[in-house]
Amino acid sequence: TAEPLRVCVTGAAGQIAYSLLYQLAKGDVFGQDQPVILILLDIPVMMGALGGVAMELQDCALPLLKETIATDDPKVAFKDIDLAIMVGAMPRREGMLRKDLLKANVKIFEVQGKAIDEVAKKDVRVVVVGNPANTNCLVMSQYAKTIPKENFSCLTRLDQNRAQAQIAARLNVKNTEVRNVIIWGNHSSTQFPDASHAKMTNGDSVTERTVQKRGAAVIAARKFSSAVSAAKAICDHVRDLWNGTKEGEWTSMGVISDGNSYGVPDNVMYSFPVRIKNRKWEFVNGLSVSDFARSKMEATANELVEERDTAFQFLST
Ligand code: NAX
Repeated sequence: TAEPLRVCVTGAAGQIAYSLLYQLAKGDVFGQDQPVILILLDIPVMMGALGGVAMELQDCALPLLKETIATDDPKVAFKDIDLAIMVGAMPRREGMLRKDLLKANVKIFEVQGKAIDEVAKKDVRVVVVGNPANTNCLVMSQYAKTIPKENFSCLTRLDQNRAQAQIAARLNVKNTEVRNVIIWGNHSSTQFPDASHAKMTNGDSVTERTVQKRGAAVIAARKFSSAVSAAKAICDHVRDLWNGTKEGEWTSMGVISDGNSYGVPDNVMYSFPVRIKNRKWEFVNGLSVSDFARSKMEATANELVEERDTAFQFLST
C-alpha cells in the first residue's frame, strides 16, 4: 500500500474543519487506496476542544486514517507534511476595522509561512482558506522562501460552486451539467463570477450579486457562516490539485499572478481559471474578455493590490 500522506489542517477546532476532517479521513479526496495522517493545529485555548475532535475521528474507526496528531505548535504541525490546509484565522469581531483584521492575520501567516519553510517537505502544497484568503496566501508564500510560490493556492471554489449551482437551478438542469464557470480575483465582494465561458444548454448568465452576497445570506439564515459547503469546496479544490482537472474543463483558484495574464498585475494571489496536471496548475489563456468583464477584473485586482500593500506595511522584511 501507499505511504500515508501527511496532511495538516489548521483551525482544526473550528466549524469548517469539523466537516472537512471527516471527508479527508474517509477517502473522499485522495481515494480509497491512500492512507492519511491528519495533523490538527489550533491555538492553545482550543486544545481541549481539539482533543474532542481527535477523539471523534478515532471513534469513526476509519480504515484509511493511520494517525491523528493534535498540537498548538506550527513546527510540530508542519513537520514533513505533503499538504497544509490553512483554515485557521483571526475572525472579524464586531467593530473591528478591516485594517486591524488584516494586521492580525498577516502576522499569523508570517509566522506560519516561516514555520512551514523550515520543517515541511519542499514540494508541500498549501491551500489557504482563512480570510482574507488571497492576501494571507500571498503573505505565507512570501515567508516560505524555499517553497515555490506556485505551490500555494487559495480557495475560491466555494464561490464557483455557488455560481454553478445557481445557474443549474435557473436552467433546471443537474449541477454537473454546468461547467467552466470562472471566479476572477479576490474572495471578497469585488470578485467577478463569470458565466460567459460556461458550458451549458442555453446561454443564460448568473446574476453576480447572488454569488457575491451568498455568504452573507447563509449567515443571516443560519447565524453561522458557511461550513459544510466550505468544507466540500475545499475537498473539490484539493481533489483537483491532486488528481488534475478533467479533459476540456478548468477550475478557479487563487494563484500567484505573473503580470502577463489577463491584465492582472504581478505578485498578487488572484483567482484565475486553471488547468491542473501532475499537481501543477497552468493558466487557461486566450479566453475572450468583454469590456464589462475587463472593468470588473480590474476592480478586484485593484483591491488585491491595495490589500497587499497594506499587509506589507505590517510585516518585517
Ligand atoms: P471558526 O471560527 O469556527 O474556526 C476557526 C478556527 O481557527 C478556530 O478554532 C480558531 O481557534 C483557529 N485559529 C485562529 N487562529 C489560529 C492560528 N494562529 N493557528 C491555528 N488556528 C487558529 O471559523 P470557520 O467557520 O471554520 O472559518 C475559518 C476561516 O475560513 C475564516 O477565516 C473564514 O472567514 C474563512 N472562510 C473562507 C472561505 C473561502 O472561500 N476562502 C469560505 C468559508 C469561510 O468563510
